[in-house]
Amino acid sequence: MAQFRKILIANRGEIALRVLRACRDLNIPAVVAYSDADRDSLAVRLASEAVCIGPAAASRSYTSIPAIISAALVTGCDALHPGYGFLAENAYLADICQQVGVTFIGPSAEVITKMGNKAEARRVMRDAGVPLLPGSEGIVQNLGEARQAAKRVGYPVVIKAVAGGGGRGMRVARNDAELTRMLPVAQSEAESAFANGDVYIERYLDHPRHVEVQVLADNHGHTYAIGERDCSLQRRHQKILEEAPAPNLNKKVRDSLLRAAVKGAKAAGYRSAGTLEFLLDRDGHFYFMEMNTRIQVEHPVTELVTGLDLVTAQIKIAAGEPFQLDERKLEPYGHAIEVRLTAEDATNDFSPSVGTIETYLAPGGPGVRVDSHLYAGYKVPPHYDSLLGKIIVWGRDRTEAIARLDRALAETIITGVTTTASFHRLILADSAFAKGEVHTGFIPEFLERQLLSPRGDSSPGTID
Ligand code: MV4
Repeated sequence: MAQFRKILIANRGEIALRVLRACRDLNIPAVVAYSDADRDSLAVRLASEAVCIGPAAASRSYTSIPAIISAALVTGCDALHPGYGFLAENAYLADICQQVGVTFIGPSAEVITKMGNKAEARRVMRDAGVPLLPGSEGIVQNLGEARQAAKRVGYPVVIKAVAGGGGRGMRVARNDAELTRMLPVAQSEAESAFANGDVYIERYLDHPRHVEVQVLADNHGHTYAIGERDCSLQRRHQKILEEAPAPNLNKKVRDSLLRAAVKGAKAAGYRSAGTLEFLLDRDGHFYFMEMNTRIQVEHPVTELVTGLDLVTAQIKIAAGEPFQLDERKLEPYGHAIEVRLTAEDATNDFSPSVGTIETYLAPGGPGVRVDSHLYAGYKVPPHYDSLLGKIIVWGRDRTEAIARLDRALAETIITGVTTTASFHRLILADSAFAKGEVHTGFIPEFLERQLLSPRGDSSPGTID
């Protein structure tokens, strides 16, 4: 059995803890890399070894390739887990890891680069026969090409940055005049945000669902679609709640979606845990959007309905072990829902709240999992994202999962910072949510209805 000697955990917060737990389960020693601001973090406390990688500013610690690589080398690690965010989808890090003999726990630098270019990813998926929205053939260089592409695919269209992703820097144009106005705006925004002004055009779908497929692929020719997640509940491209399986998804559509994901992952030459994002329209048509070449925040909902441990699987695959399973056993069992608890004030346009956690009481009981780095006395650092942890529940069906999530949220006590826990309970009490009538316009419309944060618009048209 292939095994790593020691793994560097190049991340923080709940995901550092999640990876540390996976290392424990695999009996692999781990080193937690931490910034000055995370010296007192739970991952550092629980780890048998930790290494400071620099000051609080992420640019000088968690996103500094020299800091991360030297930490791996001085601590004698032969593998590195990047978590999500920070350098998780940085092809340079994957490349340098390989050059210095440290296994990057993720796909190859080549695959990260290929999927990181959204126009290139479209090409790969088109050639593989994965459904796509009609769009430009690669990037559009100028207004002439943009208008020609828009004419062919039909308005409304969306202009997207090839180096974008996650919805950043999208612009919608409903006619030639808007396209003429938006194209230079989109290009210059892309240039300043990503140092790459290339954009492409796609037919714009109004209020689609966001359904993504978890894949696992090893180095021995096995590629599986593990299951889908509905992540339609988002605000300004931040996910609020995720669930598996996707509610109200017809079996035929689901089977075809999972087959498309396997085809796409194989065509990309993908190896590791990854996710293909699709948009789903009201008629059950789905279209590839982008591929995330990392473990995702919401991976636990898939774990709870499949019984798999995606992080240990990802680590074993990186070590070269074959990963094989009986595809007939991939039918989801029951229903799982995750909410992301953040230190934000939902009644004040989700303004961030920083401070010290005075009291922390985690929920428990049947079907409840908490992935969180909180403890009483923990100081939430102002330097990073506001995620305090995730509550993930399992139920025999969606109704039971919703009830258990409400119970868990009601039990949760966090004082010292404002959290989104009561906001999540309002969503669970919503009748459209109860029916599984979810789509990407749900949260903005919900906020309007609740008279919470009338500016909580997550529709594309602005840059984040
Ligand atoms: C779209 C779209 C409509 N039509 N593309 C935003 C995130 C990125 N992964 C893709 N995004 C979208 N792409 C076309 N052609 C609408 C969105 C979108 C969205 C997608 C998923 C979840 C929430 C969203 C919120 C607004 C817009």
